[in-house]
Amino acid sequence: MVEDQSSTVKEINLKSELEKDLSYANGQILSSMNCQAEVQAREIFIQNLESNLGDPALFPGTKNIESHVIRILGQLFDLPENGTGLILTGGSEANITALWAIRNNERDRKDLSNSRPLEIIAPQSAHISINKAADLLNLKLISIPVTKKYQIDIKKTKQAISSNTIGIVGVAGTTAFGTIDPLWDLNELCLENNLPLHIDAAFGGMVFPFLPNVQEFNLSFKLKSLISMTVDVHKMGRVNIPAGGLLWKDKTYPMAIEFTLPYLAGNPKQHTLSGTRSGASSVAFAHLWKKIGFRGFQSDVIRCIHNTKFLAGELKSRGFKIPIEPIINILGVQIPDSLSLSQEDFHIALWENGWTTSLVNGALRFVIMPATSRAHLSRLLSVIDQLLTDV
Ligand code: 0PR
Repeated sequence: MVEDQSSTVKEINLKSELEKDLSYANGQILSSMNCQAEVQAREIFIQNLESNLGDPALFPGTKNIESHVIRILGQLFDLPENGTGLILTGGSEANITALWAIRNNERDRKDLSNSRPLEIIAPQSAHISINKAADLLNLKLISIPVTKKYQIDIKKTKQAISSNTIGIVGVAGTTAFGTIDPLWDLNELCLENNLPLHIDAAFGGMVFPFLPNVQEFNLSFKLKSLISMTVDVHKMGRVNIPAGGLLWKDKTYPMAIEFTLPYLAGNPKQHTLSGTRSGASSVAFAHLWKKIGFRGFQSDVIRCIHNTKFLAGELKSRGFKIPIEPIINILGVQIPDSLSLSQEDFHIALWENGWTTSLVNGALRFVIMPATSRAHLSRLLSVIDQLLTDV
C-alpha cells in the first residue's frame, strides 16, 4: 500500500541545498564542458519553457525555429540542402540516435541477420555515450587504440573492419584532450569499405569551424561517407542545458528510426528517443545567433583557446608536462615528477581551493570555457604556486 508521502518524506530546505551547488559564473569550474548561458539566451529560454517539439501541431513556429537552427549549424559544416537534424537533450542522446539510425539502415541495406553481432568501430578516445549506444543497440564496440597524438590509429582501424562492421565513429574534440581524428583518412577507409561515418563533434563542433585553419580538419559534410554529426549547443554553443544537436546529411537517413504518432494532430513522425522534448533551447540558440552571429562565437572561441595556451605555457614553465599540445580549449597536464603529491591529491587540493578539474586518461584536465578569464587563470596559478611551495 502506498502511504501518504507528505507525512513520511521529510521537508527539504531548497535554499540551503541549492547553496551547495557551484556556479559557472565564478569562472572556477574547469571540469565542465557546459557553460554559463548567455544572458540573452537564458531569458528567451525561460520565455519558451512550455514549448514541446514532440507535438509540432501545437508549436509549428518552434518547429520552424528548430529547423532554422539546424540550417545555422549545417552552414558551419557544408550540410547539403537535403540535410536535416534535431536539437536533442545532449551529446549522448545525439550519439545514441545517430548510431540507432546507422544500425537500422545498415542492417536493412546489407540484410545482416540479428544472429551475427553487428560491429561499430570507434577510437578508445570516444565518449562513454558510444559505449552506451553499443549496449542499447546490441552492437559490438570495436575500440581502436589511439596514436601518440591521441588520434584514432588508421592502420589499426583498417585491420579491424570486418563483414559485420556497420560503421565508423570519429571524434572532433576528444573529451580528454580536445584532439580531432584524421577525418580525411577515416573517410577514405569508409569509402573503400562502403561504410557510413559518424562524427562526434559534441564539443568541437562549436569550436573548429571558428578557427582560421578550419580547412585543415575536414570537419565537413563534403566528406562523402559522412552520414551524421553530433554538435552540441549546450557546450560551446552558449545555451542552457538541455541542448544537444544532431545533423544528418540526407533527410531519408533517419527514416530508418521513424515512428508515427497517429493520434496526434498532423500525425507527426518522430526520429527521437524522447517523445516530449523541449523547444526552448532551439529558440535560445536562434536568438543568440541573431544577436552575436558567427563573429561573436568566433571571438569567444579564440579567447578561450588563447587562455588555454596561456595556461599551458605557464604550467610548462612550472615543470608540468603537457602530453598533448592543446589545439582547442581543452588542456591535459601531468604534474611535475619532483612533486611529492600524487596527481590525484593535487586534483583534490585544487577542488578544496575552489577550482574544479577532472582526471582523464592519466592527465589533469582543464576545460577553459568563456566564463573563465585571464584574471581567473592568474588567480588559479597563484593557488598552484602555493600548492607547489607547500609540498
Ligand atoms: N561526446 C563528447 C566528445 C563529449 O565530450 C561528451 C560530453 C558527449 C559526447 C556527451 O555529451 P552530453 O554530456 O551532453 O550527453 N563530455 C563531457 C565530459 O565528459 C560531459 C560533461 C559535461 C561532464 C559537463 C561533466 C560536466 O560538468 O566532460
